[in-house]
Amino acid sequence: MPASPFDRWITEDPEVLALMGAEAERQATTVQLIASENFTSTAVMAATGSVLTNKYAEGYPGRRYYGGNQVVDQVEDLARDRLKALFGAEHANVQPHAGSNANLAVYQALLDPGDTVLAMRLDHGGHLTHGSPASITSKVWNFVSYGVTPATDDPDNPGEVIDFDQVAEMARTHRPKLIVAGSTAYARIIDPLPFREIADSIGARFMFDAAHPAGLIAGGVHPSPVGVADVVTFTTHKTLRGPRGGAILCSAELAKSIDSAIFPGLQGGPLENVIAGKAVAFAEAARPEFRTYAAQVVANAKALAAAVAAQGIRLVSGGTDNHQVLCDLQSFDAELTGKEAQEVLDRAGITCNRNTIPDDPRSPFITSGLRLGSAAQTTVGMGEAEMERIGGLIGTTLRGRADESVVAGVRAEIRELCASFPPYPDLADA
Ligand code: DSN
Repeated sequence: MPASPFDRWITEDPEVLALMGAEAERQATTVQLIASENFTSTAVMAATGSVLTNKYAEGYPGRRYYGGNQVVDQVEDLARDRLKALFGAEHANVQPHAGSNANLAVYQALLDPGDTVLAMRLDHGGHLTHGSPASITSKVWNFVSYGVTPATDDPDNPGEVIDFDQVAEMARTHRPKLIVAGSTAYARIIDPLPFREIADSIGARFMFDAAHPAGLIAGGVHPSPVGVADVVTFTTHKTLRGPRGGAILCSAELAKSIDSAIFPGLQGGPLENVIAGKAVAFAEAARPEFRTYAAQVVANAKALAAAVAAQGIRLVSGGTDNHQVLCDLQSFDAELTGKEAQEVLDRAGITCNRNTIPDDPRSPFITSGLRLGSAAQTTVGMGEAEMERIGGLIGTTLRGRADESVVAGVRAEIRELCASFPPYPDLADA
């Protein structure tokens, strides 16, 4: 299968072409359950792989430091206008190369070095840029963290949800200048309103990192933090289904400081080719069919969650409201680590990532959890029936992990399933 709309132009580099072909084959013959991935449209890929990659455009539309920006100014304005309209925001910055850059820019815009920030613990679902000791963020600013409530045995109130009492207490005790909501491994809706109330009670700013639910918010199935938080950051390539990159939304009041923090504060020339891909994706996300897609992503995650739970795997927080399913493998097999599970599932054609679970006794490199996501396979047209089947195959693979014939049997079944859901049927016909 061709790997991109432009395959025919790179035949003079057979090594790269072969690798792109191999990756296209991998994506088409295995299931993609990494919660931070998706399949973009070919229109997004075409914009990303276009002549716009040639243009240097330091600055912002109408205020560039190089000549020849008449066209890319329009590209970037189009992306900003579409993004503002999609989320009802006053200001948009579409230049962040990634979600981490977007977060760093907000900290730079709103904080002085050494200021205190309250954010979610990495091992309870937060992101590296929310103050992990391994991240530059914790070296420049003083992060304190909140987590989730303890797990319970009550199916109606399973726990492992954001502990707002703790958020409020930490805010009172540490008086952070900024409170951060958002996560990378949390399967429940994050309501921005309680965070806003707590931030207001101590006069703090509030940033919502919507990297994971951005597409669910755009699709109307999760509450929007736009207009509630002072700043909203996100990546464009997860549930939002755009090219790899980041974006920031904020009020008009913060526009100048956010823009200056991205350029010249943190980045040089923007990737106008990627910004064009973002513009395409923002228009796609504004269509009515994207609302249907977002609702199906959640329905599929619920079906996948029920299917893995039926295999005896405990779900962190008891289920899901979004595109993620966070599995606690300790309940399934005390010996099975997240690392081993990820590796055997990879061999079976089920691509996912190991993940820490709240208070994980194992290291972040080994872990006791697995994170699954439904966004990519929903894009290719899979529904609840396929999720149920995949959940069963996850159980079969993990139980039979010592027997390569079991793994090979699942691999064959996954290959056959994927054949009915090609991610790029247009390219296959090209
Ligand atoms: N955003 C992370 C993820 O959720 O996979 C990676 O930084």
